[in-house]
Amino acid sequence: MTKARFIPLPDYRRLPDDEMQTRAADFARMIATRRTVRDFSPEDVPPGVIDSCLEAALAAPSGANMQPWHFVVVRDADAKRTIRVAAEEEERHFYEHRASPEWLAALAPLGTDSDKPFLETAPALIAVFAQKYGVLADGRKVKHYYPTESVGLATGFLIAALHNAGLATLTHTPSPMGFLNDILGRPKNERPFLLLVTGYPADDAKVPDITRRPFADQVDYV
Ligand code: IYR
Repeated sequence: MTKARFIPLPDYRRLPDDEMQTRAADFARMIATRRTVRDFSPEDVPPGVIDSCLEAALAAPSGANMQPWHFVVVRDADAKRTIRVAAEEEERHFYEHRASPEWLAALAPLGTDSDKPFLETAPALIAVFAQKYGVLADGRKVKHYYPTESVGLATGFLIAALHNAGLATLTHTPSPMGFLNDILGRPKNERPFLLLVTGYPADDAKVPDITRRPFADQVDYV
């Protein structure tokens, strides 16, 4: 068993109250303008921006610090086309057979259907994988704790970072997504978590006219 070692908390700066308040409110205002976008421009994104946002994602907390995630940035046109074809096949099955009437009714305000042109139009698809267990160099398996929660946290950091950098995203979850392992050559301990479609919104991008629930309905103080 490796014994715990401790170091002084690095890089912590206590903020003055007024600066804390300003930063908290500024961040809330910035992130509140995030919208899920489905109309993407084909324009490429500057090199390095996605890498920096991935650095932010990798700073997320994870169960027992196992960092049970893997990210694949897909920019190659052929790979994007292959993913689109596979996703649309699953989605057609979903919309025509698998989805319950209740589920379709819940999705109706979003105006989604089985056509997923954004999988080819957007310059980058970030495939996020959750490692259900780790594999050491010698092939032994390592148990992972709370992998789904951990990957959700990392993905939240990533979405916030991309939005902060001026990019639009779509959290896309074609279901089932096993085809992503085949297309991207990921091992079987990794389960696709979601596909984060990333790029600039199209000039004429539209989003559904939907709202967030009021703060007071979602937060309590005790
Ligand atoms: N995966 C489908 C359906 C879908 C499901 C949920 I839950 C959404 O929030 C949105 C869509 C699709 O991408 O169309």
